[in-house]
Amino acid sequence: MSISEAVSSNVTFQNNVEERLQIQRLVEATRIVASSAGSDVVKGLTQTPKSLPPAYFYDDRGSELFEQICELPEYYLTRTETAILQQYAGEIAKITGVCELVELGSGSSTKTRILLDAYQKLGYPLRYLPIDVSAGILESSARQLLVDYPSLQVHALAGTYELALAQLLPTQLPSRMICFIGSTLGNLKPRECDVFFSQVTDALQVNEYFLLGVDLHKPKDILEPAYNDRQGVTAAFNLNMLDHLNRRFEGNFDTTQFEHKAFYNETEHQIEMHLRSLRSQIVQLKALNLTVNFALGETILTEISRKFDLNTIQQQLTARNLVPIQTWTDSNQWFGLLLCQLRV
Ligand code: AVI
Repeated sequence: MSISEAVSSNVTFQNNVEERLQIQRLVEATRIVASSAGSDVVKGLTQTPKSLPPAYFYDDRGSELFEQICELPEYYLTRTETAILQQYAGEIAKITGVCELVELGSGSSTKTRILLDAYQKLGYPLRYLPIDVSAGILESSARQLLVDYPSLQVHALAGTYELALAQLLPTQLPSRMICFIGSTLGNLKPRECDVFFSQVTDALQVNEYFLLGVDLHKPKDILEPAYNDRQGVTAAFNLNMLDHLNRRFEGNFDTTQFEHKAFYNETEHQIEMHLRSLRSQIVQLKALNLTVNFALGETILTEISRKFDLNTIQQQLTARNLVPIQTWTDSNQWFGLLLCQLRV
């Protein structure tokens, strides 16, 4: 091939990617976030005990650290769910038939490739709607997917789950499957879960699908190391939230004066991640006009990660008309993947 031929075929190829990619920034989301920016931080840091919304983990650095967490030897969640998907994606594709994949919190879309491969193998058209708050990650992973799957159409939505779900138009394919994998459901409080399930049912037509991945109950000695890894990546992820707040709200948190704490609350069946103040100190967030006093040893709750009982979550989903039609787990029963169908 001559240089000019190579250049022109490359241009055709790139154009083809552009034709198959649509990125929609949810403008309303930006406006809402901008108008309420920081009110959740003020609320969390002025109450007792203190807390911060886990959404503040995910600036660019936080998203990178989370990708690293997924690779850690102690963090069994990602590799266990990946193995379940690898084993059963073909079955999922056969059950749903031709279907549009909507993924909430798509990040790097690594696990989605397993589903795309399964649909591609059956010769189905591929249409993927990744939803993520980080427009940067959305675009770069969508472009890579479009290169790797030449028949794929991507319509990426940059914004929060709730706005994206509320704005989904009916699919052009015979069906739709909303995927919420990675056990992110565990980061929602029970009341938030209820609201979330309503948003999912509103975004589906009867008989369409919801694919849910959940981390299951298991002994403390497996759970706690997953959130206290030896390399300190989870600690860095937790502390990075303070750097993020400093940048975003002109704060002066000194990250060396806080430490990462994560433990399993056996009564609530949840991992709790905290940041513990190593001394009595005063922190200011100028953009929020906020001064916060910390006592020595005082903690900020930054995340809960709930662990589920399979029967209970199946019943909860059924009560919301999201009927589990097939459930898969690994041989240790550490992780569950539930394929649900919206019934009336
Ligand atoms: C995103 N989410 C499912 C992770 C979890 O396990 O709850 C977030 C995380 N926090 C610390 N490690 C990973």
